[in-house]
Amino acid sequence: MLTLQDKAPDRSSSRLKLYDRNTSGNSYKVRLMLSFLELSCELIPVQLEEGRNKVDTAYFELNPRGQVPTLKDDDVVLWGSTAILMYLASHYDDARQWLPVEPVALPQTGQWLELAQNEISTGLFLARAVQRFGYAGDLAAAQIAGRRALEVLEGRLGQREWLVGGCATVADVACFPYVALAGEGGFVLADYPGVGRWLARFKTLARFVSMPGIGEAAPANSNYFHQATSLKS
Ligand SMILES: N[C@@H](CCC(=O)N[C@@H](CS)C(=O)NCC(=O)O)C(=O)O
Repeated sequence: MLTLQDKAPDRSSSRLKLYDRNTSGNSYKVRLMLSFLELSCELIPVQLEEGRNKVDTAYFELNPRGQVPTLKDDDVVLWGSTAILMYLASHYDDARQWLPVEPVALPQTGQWLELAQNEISTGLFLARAVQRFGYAGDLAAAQIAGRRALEVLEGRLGQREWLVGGCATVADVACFPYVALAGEGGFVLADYPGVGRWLARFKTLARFVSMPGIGEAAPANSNYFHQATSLKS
């Protein structure tokens, strides 16, 4: 059986394929990581229709949830932003910056990945998705969960520059997009000054790329991505 260690990283060819959408914050997490690691990738856009992806049975074989993002790296297929971030950081980051390996820093990173998939997702993500893309959901409950996420982040970022240790990690990458997009969900970031400083700091990272709604340069400023035709439904 193939393990991550058995598979030698290969940056020479553009064999990475990412099924994504430019308005999807979960896909954007992966585009950020690809850019930080200077990995070339083919982007395959997946269209949205009435709040759901327009995908066929072939796509469900890649991703049984039918969501974006999905990453294909030769014979490795992964769905879900957390799994993809972990794969890219453990497989392609020779400096071991992005996914700490120390016995305490690693689970601390896991704590923030957990926040990203819980209050950030059920709060910041959902409030934006309901208001901007017509997703079904309880907006009032999403706004409560989203404020809770911002309070937890402020508790850390009011004191420290990064979520784990002294530099950016996958924890920051996983939390950044929906916090940066929180205004589209009706949240007021001025109430969270530490979070605001962290957002500004994150945008100064080398090879930072943006997405619609986040300001700074658009993804087109990156040399690492080339767009494929849309996935047929
Ligand atoms: N937990 C997943 C969530 C993925 C997700 O919610 N994807 C959204 C776009 S950001 C999607 O594909 N929505 C359309 C659908 O579910 O059909 C992750 O972190 O990747």
